[in-house]
This record gives sequence, C-alpha cells and structure tokens, in this order.
Amino acid sequence: MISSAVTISLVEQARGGPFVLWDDLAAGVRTAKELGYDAVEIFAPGPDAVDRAELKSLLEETGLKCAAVGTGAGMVINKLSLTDTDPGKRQAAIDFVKSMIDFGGEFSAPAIIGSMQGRWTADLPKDEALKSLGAALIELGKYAEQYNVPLIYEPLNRYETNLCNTMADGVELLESQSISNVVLLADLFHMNIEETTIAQGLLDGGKHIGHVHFVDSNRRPAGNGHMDYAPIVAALKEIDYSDYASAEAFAWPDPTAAAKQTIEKFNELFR
Ligand SMILES: [Mn+2]
Repeated sequence: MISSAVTISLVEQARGGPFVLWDDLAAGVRTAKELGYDAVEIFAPGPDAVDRAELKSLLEETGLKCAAVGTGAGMVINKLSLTDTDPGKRQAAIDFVKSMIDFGGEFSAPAIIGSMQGRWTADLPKDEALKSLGAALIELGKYAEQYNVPLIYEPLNRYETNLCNTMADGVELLESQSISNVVLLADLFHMNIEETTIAQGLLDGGKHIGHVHFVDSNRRPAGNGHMDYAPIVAALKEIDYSDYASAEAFAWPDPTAAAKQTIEKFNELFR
C-alpha cells in the first residue's frame, strides 16, 4: 500500500519554494495528523536545526512517521555540491549529507539528494560529473546502511540539473556504476517536464523507484493542475510501488488548504 506524506520546510531561504507546510515543526506535524497523513517529510536548514527530542515526542504523540529528510539546504544555504571540482568543497558536501543521513537515521527516514547533485560545466565534462556523483552516491548509500534505510536520489528537470533528468537517466546512473542502497525519487512535476509520458517514466524507473513527490503539473497541490493521474496510478500499481507519495508542492493557496487538497486527492486515487 502507498502511504501519504506532506513536506514541512524550516528553511527561511527556501521561502516561496515547493513545500506545503512552513515555519513550525510542531504545528506542521499536528496539522498533518489532523488531516489524516501517514507521515511528514522534513526540509531543515541542517542536522542540528531540529530538536530531535521534540520531533521524537511529536511523532510518538501523533503516531506519524518521518518519510524522508531533504538535504537541499546544503546547496541553498551553504552552496555545496557533490560534484564540486574543488575537493575540499566536495568533501564538505559529502560530510553535510552524512550529517543529514545521521539526523534522518534516528527516525528511520532516508535522506534525499536533489539539488546537492550539482551540474556538469565547461570545467567538468558530463561523464566526469556523473562519475563524481556516482562515487558520492556509492559512499553515501553505504553510509545509510547503518540505519537500515536507503539513500534517495532525485532526477530533476533541465532547469535544475543537467546530470539526470529522467527516470531512465537515473537507472542508467545506478546500474552503470553498480550503485547499491540508492533508490530513485519520481517527482511528478519534474517528470511532467522531462518524460515522454509520466507513466512510461515510472515503468522505466521500475523497481528502482523508492519515493514519489506527489504534485500537479504546475507544482500546485495534486488536483490543482492538468495532470492526468489515472495512468500514473496504473503505472505505480504495475511496478508494485508501496512507499510514500509525499506532497512536495507550492503552499497554494495557503499551506493548510494545500495539505487538505493533497490528502483528498491522495485518498481519491489510492484509497
Ligand atoms: Mn521533488
């Protein structure tokens, strides 16, 4: 069975970005519980930004799980990238992700690599960038094993990375470098831009897909755009997908309404 999750952003620098709930962790977790979500996905400025004892007690109080933790603050705030050509900065990026794996690991939540993957450039040809990214994913996937969670790698649309844009690109990266304990994140917004059809992209990702960002074509909450969900639901069923559909969408028209809209659409499609 697919479980529901909703994003909570605690990153001031990301304001206006595609996260549903904002500002207050406790209020966000309680809103998620009231609306009937199974879990929250947390986007935090760093590993020490969240009071872990508080989060533990909030999850116990509500019975919710932590679906995943984002690492994008490493890029947004610290300008770190796993493909930086400066060895010291690349190491700092790896260390930052490890610290986020440690944070998530305490809650059995995998960390997500999105914008931290970086880009290829004139100074760093594409094949070298992919090797550098692959080496980082191998190291970080191994590191995550101690918590019995995978690492989640997210192909992004062309405006956010030029490394892997489609699920097929992601599969090629994982398989060509024998990267283990790393799963793909199928973000329906990115896929709507890059895939021939989203359903085919999901079939391409197949068993490698371990997380879904559930959102509409315009990055508004599911049901507020022109996404055709029927073939998406059918494709997820065909690949036996049974992890999270996590709402990573704009807080449109406002955070609570966006969370409510998403869970209603989720229940319509998956329950
Ligand atoms: Mn995403």
